Amino acid sequence: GPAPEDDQPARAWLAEHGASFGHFIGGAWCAPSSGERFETRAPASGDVLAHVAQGDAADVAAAVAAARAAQPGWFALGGAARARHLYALARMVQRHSRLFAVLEALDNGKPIRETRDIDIPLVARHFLHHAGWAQLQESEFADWSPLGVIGQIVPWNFPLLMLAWKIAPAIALGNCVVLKPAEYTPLTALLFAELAHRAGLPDGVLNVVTGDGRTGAALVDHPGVDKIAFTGSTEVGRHIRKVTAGSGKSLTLELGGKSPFIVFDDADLDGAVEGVVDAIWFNQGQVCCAGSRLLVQEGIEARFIAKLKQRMATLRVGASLDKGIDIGAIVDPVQLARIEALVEAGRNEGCSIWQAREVALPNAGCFYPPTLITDVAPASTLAQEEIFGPVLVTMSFRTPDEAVALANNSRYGLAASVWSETIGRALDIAPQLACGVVWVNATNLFDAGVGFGGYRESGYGREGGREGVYEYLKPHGWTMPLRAARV
Ligand code: TXE
Repeated sequence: GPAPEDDQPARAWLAEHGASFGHFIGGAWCAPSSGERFETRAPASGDVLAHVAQGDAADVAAAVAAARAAQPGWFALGGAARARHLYALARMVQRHSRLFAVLEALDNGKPIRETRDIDIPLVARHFLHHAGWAQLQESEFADWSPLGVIGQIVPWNFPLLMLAWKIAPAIALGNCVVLKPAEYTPLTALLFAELAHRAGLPDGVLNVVTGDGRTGAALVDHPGVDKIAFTGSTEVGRHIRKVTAGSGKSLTLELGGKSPFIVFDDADLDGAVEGVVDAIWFNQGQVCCAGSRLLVQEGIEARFIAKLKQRMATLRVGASLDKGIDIGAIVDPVQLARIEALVEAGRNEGCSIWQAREVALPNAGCFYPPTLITDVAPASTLAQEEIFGPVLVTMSFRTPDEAVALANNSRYGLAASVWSETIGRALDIAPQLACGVVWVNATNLFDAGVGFGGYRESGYGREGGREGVYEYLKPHGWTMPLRAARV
């Protein structure tokens, strides 16, 4: 196959910093107040990439103070000037796209093909889109104000893309940000903060404080934060909702999912097989909206599963910088152990577990093969719990009503994918699905212009589109008696 992607530029950036990082606060690197740092590793090889600061309450307080100090001036710049900064951030990402793509693939373990062709272009697109909204601040949002300082906590599955989803709308509309990346994948957020500073973003508009859940908790608790925007597990989201109740802080939550992928007997079966591959094996299945429950109509079930198994046998698992792979490494041994434990639980509940004999795993590193699970009872662990790995469970249905009932039998409600060549059937099913995002004959369509978010235990609030913009504004109702004569 082709030579692996060159990691020299990313290694050089790490070396430039002595592979040891502080927080990025008020436009400068700051050593952690505790002096404590932790390792971040490349899951495909197990190599230590760098040591990163463990933020505590004092670090969070410094970052919030920097954001507070910057916010009035940032808003006063006006929409057009802020838009120019967002365009500059998009161009910065495009100019350094190779460096970002390689560093993200190294730190997360995902395939370079995905970071290069999907994550990084979507990041740039998100800043370009939100520059447009910034320009409308004085007209479209004349009766609205920014919220102030936003605390943003992101997960490790799309480190840079989630950073973009969080900060682009926030700063476009005149807020300033304290962002906490996930402890497994802090590096691209630090690179972004440094390069954004060099691209002229004013000091304090974006502050990055690294650390684990304790750092996130300190950010949630800080009284100088006006809103928390969180993407991560349902458990932590539920906790954050409890501890912010009554605090006056706004909150949006983007949490887990168990999204159905519904294939009717009149679907384009080859297209649907490719859809499944994208739905559950993109990013090793570590996707909040992953199509992790395959629901197939009875008459075609055997044929569809046979086709799917054939396709699974062609998937290649390997190291993130290998350009020829389909599936990379699982982000961390802890996550790998979670996946293994859930699949074991399924085995004990009587499910059948299938993995293609042709798919080889690398000898070292954190890998899990693409897996198909059949004989799954609708109430069982594997049908209900988010696995967050390359594991697909499959069930069958007879009628459209049964498909809807099965699809909605979940505590989650993030996304769904419906496959049918009868458009009337698809349009009839889509609004009956209890989830925030429905794709018809497609999956994983993410565009900055379309609101994304869930129902039920998948959280609330939207990111992207018009709805996403309003999540970072507060309305000002005002009334004035008018006395002038009308012309
Ligand atoms: O998530 P956490 P984890 C799901 C997925 C996965 C499971 C566990 O099922 O297997 O969650 O992953 C920060 N206050 N998703 O443990 O802990 C944490 O530091 C404030 C789905 O990694 O929720 C990180 O930055 N913040 C999901 C972020 O929360 C806290 C993506 C997410 O980590 C905190 C990730 C606290 N008390 C996991 N505790 C999705 N929706 O895409 C932790 N954090």
